[in-house]
Order: sequence, then C-alpha cells, then structure tokens
Amino acid sequence: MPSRALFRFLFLGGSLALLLGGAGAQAQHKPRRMAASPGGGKQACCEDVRALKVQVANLSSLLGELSARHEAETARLEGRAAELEKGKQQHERRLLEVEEKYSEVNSRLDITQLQAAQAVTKTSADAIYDCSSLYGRNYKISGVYKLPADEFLGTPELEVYCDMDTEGGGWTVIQRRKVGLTSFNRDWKQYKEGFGTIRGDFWLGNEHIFRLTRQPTVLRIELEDWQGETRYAEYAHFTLSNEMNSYKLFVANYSGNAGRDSLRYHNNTNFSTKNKDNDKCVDDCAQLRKGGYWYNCCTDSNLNGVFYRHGDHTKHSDGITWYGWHGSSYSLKRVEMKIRPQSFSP
Ligand SMILES: *[C@@H]1O[C@H](CO)[C@@H](O)[C@H](O)[C@H]1NC(C)=O
Ligand SMILES: *[C@@H]1O[C@H](CO)[C@@H](O)[C@H](O)[C@H]1NC(C)=O
Ligand SMILES: *[C@@H]1O[C@H](CO)[C@@H](O)[C@H](O)[C@H]1NC(C)=O
Ligand SMILES: *[C@@H]1O[C@H](CO)[C@@H](O)[C@H](O)[C@H]1NC(C)=O
Ligand SMILES: [Ca+2]
Repeated sequence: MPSRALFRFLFLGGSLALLLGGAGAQAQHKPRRMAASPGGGKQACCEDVRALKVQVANLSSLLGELSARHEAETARLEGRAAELEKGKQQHERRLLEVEEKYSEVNSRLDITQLQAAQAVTKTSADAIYDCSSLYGRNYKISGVYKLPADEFLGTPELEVYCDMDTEGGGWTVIQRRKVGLTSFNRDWKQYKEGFGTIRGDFWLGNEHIFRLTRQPTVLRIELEDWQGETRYAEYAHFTLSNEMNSYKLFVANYSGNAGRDSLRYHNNTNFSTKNKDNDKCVDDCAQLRKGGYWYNCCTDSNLNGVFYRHGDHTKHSDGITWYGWHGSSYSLKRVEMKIRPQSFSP
C-alpha cells in the first residue's frame, strides 16, 4: 500500500518535470512564431505561459497534497504495525508465564511425590513394593515415584510411573508407546534391565516385571488408534518366569473390548529379542518384527514393534499391532501396559 502510493508520487513528480521541460521548449518556440505572425502573438504567448503557470501551481499543490496524504498513510500503517507488535509481545509474554507456571506446578508435584515416597520408606522397611502399596498409603496422584531398594531381595531402587486414576488406580506402568522416538529394537540385556524414559516411551525391564509379578497380578493393556478411539484388554492373571526360563509369559482370563484376545497366541512362550531367538518358529521373529516380545510364529500382537506415524501407520507388518482390533498392518498411536496385584482394592 505505501509503496504504491510512493510510486504514484514519484510518477507524478516525473510528469511535472516533463511538463516543465515542455514549457521551456514552448517558450523557445514562441519567438519564431511571433516573427511569422506579428500582432496578437505576444498576448497568446503570455496567456499560454500563465495557463502553464496555473497548471504547474495546480500540479504542485496536488503533489503536496498527495505527499501529505502519503505521509499520513505511512504514519497510520506504522502505528498499526507498532500496535500489532505490542500485541504480539504481550501474547508471547502471557504464553511464557503460563508455561512457567505449568512447569513449576509440574516439578513441584514431582518433588512432593518423591519426598512422600522416600519419607514412607524411612518409616517402614518392607511395605513399598509397587504403585499399589503407594496408593494404599494415600499417594493418589498419577506420576513418577521412586520405589526404595530392597536390601533383603537385593533389588535396586526403581523409578516407576504410577497410574492412580484408571479403574481405581494403583497401577505400575510397565510399558508405554506414545512419543515414538525411542527404538524398541533392543537386545536381551536392555529388555532385561529396561530402557526409555519413564514419562515417555519405555520398557520397565523383564527382571523388574518378573519381580513385581511374583504375587498374583492383573495386567491391563490400553490401546489407542489414530482416530483417537481407545480399547483395553485385561488379564486377571499375568506372570513372567525368571530369566532362566526366558521370561516366559503366562496370561489368563481375558476381559475387555479390544476385539479378539491377541495376547493369547503368545501365552506360554519365551521372550525373544534380536539377539536371542526363543520363538516357536523357523523364522527369527524378533528380527522380522523389530522388537522384543513373546514371539510365537510370529505374532497376533506386537506391542513393542516399530512406531509409525499417522499416514505411515498402515504400510508395514512390523508396527505396533493388535490383530484382534485393527489387523496385522495397523500400527497403533498409543499403548500402555500396567499391572497391579489381584488383591488390590481402591
Ligand atoms: C486545478 O485546475 C482545475 C481546472 O483545470 C481547477 O478546477 C482546480 O480547482 C485546480 N486545482 C487546484 C488545486 O488549483
Ligand atoms: C523356553 O526357554 C526354556 C528355558 O530357557 C527352554 O527350556 C525352552 O526350550 C524354551 N522354549 C522354546 C519354545 O524355545
Ligand atoms: C495360557 O495357558 C494356560 C495353561 O498353561 C491356560 O491355563 C490359560 O488359560 C491360557 N491363557 C489364555 C488367555 O488362554
Ligand atoms: C479364570 O476365571 C475363572 C472363572 O472366574 C476361574 O475359575 C479361574 O480360576 C480363573 N483362572 C485364573 C488363572 O485366574
Ligand atoms: Ca526362530
């Protein structure tokens, strides 16, 4: 807008210069004409000049007017730009404030939760076993907690994520897929010890899961597809064998709405990773399906498969699958596996 006004302004200036040049040329012509037809010529000449002068004055005033208008317009636009900039800065400041407040609340929550968990540890040596024991002691906010080391069992301190909201809470989360940046194509040792980040994608570790499932345990699997629909599969009975028995899976008594029970096919099978083929197949399922899992020959579900994003999620057979709901080549958007004792009551 301002550039177009400026262009018009310059164009007008150019016209004016041309006009003035024309006037000069005419003034040079006149005397010759005068010589050709003496009498009346001088008056015509002077009226011409006067008319030209009026035109020039007319045009300069127009020019002045335009330049003034242009300046006003520029000033108005500059004012508007400044206003917008101010608004934007205010908006950004507000956003920053909200962000700060949010992360402050979040970290304060973490600190109190951890302090609470540790305080409990000091007063009772044996009782903090998992998230359900924390729940039993009135820690009812979902989040990250530290389970104390157990000197008697020789087990280390363990950071866990407790789901204290779903179906009465008390759940210790053992697996999560939702961000998609952590590879689940890991070796035996990594699956044994656990990997990933407790707030994001992780596998808690077969050794920890084995230890946590020595008491009768319920397993709950929560699934979400790319349309935002959710399903769950629950097993009233879930156990892992120890490492000597290849962390063999035992599940029983399925309930839920995830279609066909797609873990049943993996019941009573050993755990396999890319460097340990314990499956019931000529193929090497862990390498084919790019995860660590209780591969049979090979899968009816592959919850530790490859995370594929929306659009790419139906093109592969090694994705995060649950055949009983979305078939063999639909990689889910989100999965959570969580456990709690059968004896738990909220
Ligand atoms: C310019 O000239 C026209 C006639 O040619 C006249 O009507 C108009 O008022 C003049 N404008 C100015 C600013 O002198
Ligand atoms: C499962 O593992 C156990 C012990 O590690 C082994 O004896 C058994 O043969 C394995 N089963 C299969 C099907 O590989
Ligand atoms: C898994 O196998 C056991 C027998 O070892 C059986 O009792 C149980 O019902 C099976 N689980 C499922 C979900 O079929
Ligand atoms: C499964 O449920 C049935 C009926 O409720 C029960 O009799 C059986 O003991 C359960 N099995 C397991 C392994 O929990
Ligand atoms: Ca094999």
